[in-house]
Amino acid sequence: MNREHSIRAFQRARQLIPGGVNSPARAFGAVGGSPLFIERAEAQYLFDIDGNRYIDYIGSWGPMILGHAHPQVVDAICRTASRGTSFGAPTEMESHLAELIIAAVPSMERVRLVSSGTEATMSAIRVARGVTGRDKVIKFSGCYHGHVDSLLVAAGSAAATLGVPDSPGVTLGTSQDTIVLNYNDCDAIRHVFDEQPNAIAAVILEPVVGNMGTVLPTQPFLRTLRELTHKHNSVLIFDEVMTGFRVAYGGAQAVWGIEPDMTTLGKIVGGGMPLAAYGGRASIMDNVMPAGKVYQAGTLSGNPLATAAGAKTLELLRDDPPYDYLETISAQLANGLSQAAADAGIRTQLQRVGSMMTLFFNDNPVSDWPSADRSDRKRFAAYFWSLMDKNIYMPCSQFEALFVSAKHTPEDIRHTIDAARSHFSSMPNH
Ligand code: HOZ
Repeated sequence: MNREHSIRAFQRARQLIPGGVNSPARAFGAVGGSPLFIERAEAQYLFDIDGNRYIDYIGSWGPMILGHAHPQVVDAICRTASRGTSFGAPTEMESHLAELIIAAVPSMERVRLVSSGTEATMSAIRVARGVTGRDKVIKFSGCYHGHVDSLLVAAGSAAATLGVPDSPGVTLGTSQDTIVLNYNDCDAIRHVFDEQPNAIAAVILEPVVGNMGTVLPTQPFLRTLRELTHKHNSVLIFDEVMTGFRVAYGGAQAVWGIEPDMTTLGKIVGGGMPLAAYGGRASIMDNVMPAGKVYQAGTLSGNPLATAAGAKTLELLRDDPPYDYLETISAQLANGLSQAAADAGIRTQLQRVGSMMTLFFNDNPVSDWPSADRSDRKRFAAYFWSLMDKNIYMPCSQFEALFVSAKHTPEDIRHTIDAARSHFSSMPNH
């Protein structure tokens, strides 16, 4: 396959932009080689600047649940743009999007719109500290909450992929208020609350982890977190940037039946535009300025284009929910990939919730970062490139989730499983 133009574009970009990309996960650092430069996208397909077409299982790292360039979302953006692109003043569309979010996620009684998932988690942590008057935050190793300084400790996503889970530039002073525990470890969380019952402002987690690959929480883990945060008046924050409107319209909290105190959203809620949100109980959120004293602001917060794209996306998901279809084809893909690996004698773990999943090249189930870290990255890279050569664009790291969209067809799924089968059968299976 010819990817000459992408290779040249990457060489040029590297002279201009650090590492040639504006977000590190995109640079193919984990799998080697040159990233694709994209010319356009439509439905379930990406088209690179060499004219190759790929079945896309990244979906812009989550937002494109309806497929790329959905005509009604594009129309909403274009109609809005013709009336002006930013006002720095309120619009009615912001309340409409807030109503859609609150109706979908009942634990969010009030919501604030921001521009990125990082901003949402950063602001949620500030609010939790502001209302509790406490400093410490518990996070879990391998969970990623954007590049907030205090959360860039034992972080997942590209930070884990590229071996810098604790970034240079994050001061000791900032990180010493972050307590890092292993995901799914109930004893560790009990121990911290026993030792420091009045110090914990918040516990933040991905209620299905996507950023060390797809890792599911156990029910005892979620229940322990809920009970202890209630008991000690700490704020339980679900980072649903990835899972919100993805694993169900109401997010992971609807799937697991656990209500957090605060929730962060991003990706799908912006319909492919830069928009994210944080919210929670009114008694917490009414501390945000100007209702309260916790400061948070942004010139592009509630941007009209992003708000229109997000609202149209949520309306489409609400009025014609694709979740049953997504479950069916995602299960077919998951079962097909697992079976193809098993038939070739390759040990893998396929972990999935709805349309997000990861095939771990790992002998054992993955429940936390130490177990994720035992995955065979070399095997993953070989699998990635083998599928790429068959026009299938998989997440470019073992530690990122694959996303299926409502536009993927059974034929796409069959083609993908066949490509994986052919790769596995050519692999040594020791
Ligand atoms: N942090 C995102 C994946 N978990 C990647 C964002 C991007 O590179 O676009």
